[in-house]
Amino acid sequence: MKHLDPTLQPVFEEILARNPGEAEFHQATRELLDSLGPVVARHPEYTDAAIIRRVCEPERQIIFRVPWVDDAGQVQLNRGFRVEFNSALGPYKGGLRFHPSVYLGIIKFLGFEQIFKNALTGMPIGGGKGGSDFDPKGRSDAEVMRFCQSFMTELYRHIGEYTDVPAGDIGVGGREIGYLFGQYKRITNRYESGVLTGKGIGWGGSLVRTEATGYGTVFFAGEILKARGSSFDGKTVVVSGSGNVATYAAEKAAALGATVIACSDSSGYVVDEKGLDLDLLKEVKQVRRERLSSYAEARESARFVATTTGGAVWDVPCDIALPCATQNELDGDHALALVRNGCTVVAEGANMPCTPEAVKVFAEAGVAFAPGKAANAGGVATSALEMQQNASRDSWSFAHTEARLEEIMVGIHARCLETADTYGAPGNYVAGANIAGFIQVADAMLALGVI
Ligand code: NDP
Ligand code: 2IT
Repeated sequence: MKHLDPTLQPVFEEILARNPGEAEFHQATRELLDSLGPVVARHPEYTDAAIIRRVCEPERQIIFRVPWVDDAGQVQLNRGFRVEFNSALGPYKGGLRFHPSVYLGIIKFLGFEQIFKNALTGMPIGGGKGGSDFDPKGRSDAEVMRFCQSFMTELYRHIGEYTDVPAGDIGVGGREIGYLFGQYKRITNRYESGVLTGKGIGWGGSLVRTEATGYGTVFFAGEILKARGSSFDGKTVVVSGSGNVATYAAEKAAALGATVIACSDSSGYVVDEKGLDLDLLKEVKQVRRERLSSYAEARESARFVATTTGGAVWDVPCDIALPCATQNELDGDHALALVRNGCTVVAEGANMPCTPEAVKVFAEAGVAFAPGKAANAGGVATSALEMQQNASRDSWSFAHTEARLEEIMVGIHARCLETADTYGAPGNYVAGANIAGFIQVADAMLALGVI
């Protein structure tokens, strides 16, 4: 690991000491600090006001008990989290993750990333994240509903359209947002549409929000390709995951002329040389909520490779890789395999899916690499568009909303490149995203005083 700037090293040591055992949070803060050397050199006012130390400390962290009763009548117990990280630019904004791996360190890393991602969108939203170690897999709709109701029975007192606006993430989609919104509405006796995003189209949701993260990632990757005189047309693409982000990344890449030949879930991956059948994928994953092997069983051109074989979806040769599953799913060896097989563009649909070693491999090999806080910002940007529609009691067409999303992604891409140039790291999307997002938040924090 390279050395940090001497003014930043003590900041990182303080983060390690104050947040023991939170490896993902350490990784995310370290990655930001790695980009900030040229910024502290040019802006001593940030150091004088302890902006970096303050931005790494959440404004508020809420941890709560979530008891609920399963279908067999047994009492189950989970832990709920909401980390309200930074509200310099607007109400806290960020998703809820329901996954058994969730603990404070994961929610803090996600909330931290969200601050700078949200700044990059140019929308008036601060950063936050929440969730639970609840595992929705194998649970009935009634169990998921009772869990969501119990979760919201505590969360409702902390959120609001001007305070904190949660949305979905891993394990939280339209079904869960419905149950959460219903319980919020019941407790508060307010139809406060702007308190949650990712709502259904018939009750305050925005068209394109479902597709937005995946589509946005592909718009961003499309800008990278364009800058290199290329496009998605005729390219092969591998996505990881087969959830919300992966499915719609695959859909947009295919619409732009690419062949998406593989995707994955935690049980394994499928390779489908004919290109993924996205209707079948949606049926298997979203409607039947089954494992990915069911896709291969239903389609002759596809084969399933189980995780237990030790292989990974990154072994499949491709031109463009879009990691859309979870943090640290693509390591240095996976990156070497991608490079060996001729991959030239990697854009993160997920949050921090590539390990620092993988990012280093891409940099050394000249692979264009777009970090999640830039490339997957389309989801939260469209959440902010949903909030706009709610505030104005309006609803926009699919075409208009998608055009806004594309414009935002094109803008983020340009801002990353410009900022990277200005700070002496031309073409480096990691530096560009970190510095541009940070400076916007830092300037607002300076203006707002020591709070
Ligand atoms: P979903 O729950 O819809 O899908 C998650 C997918 O990733 C599933 O295929 C899941 O497989 C796989 N996955 C999750 N955890 C693991 C794991 N530990 N190991 C292997 N595979 C795993 O979530 P989303 O698509 O919404 O989220 C995917 C990523 O995108 C996350 O990093 C999220 O933070 C990020 N993101 C999401 C946004 C959104 O709007 N939804 C916006 C921006 C970023 P399985 O079904 O087997 O668990
Ligand atoms: O990681 C993310 O940006 C999200 N899960 C979406 C957050 C949001 O508020 O739409």
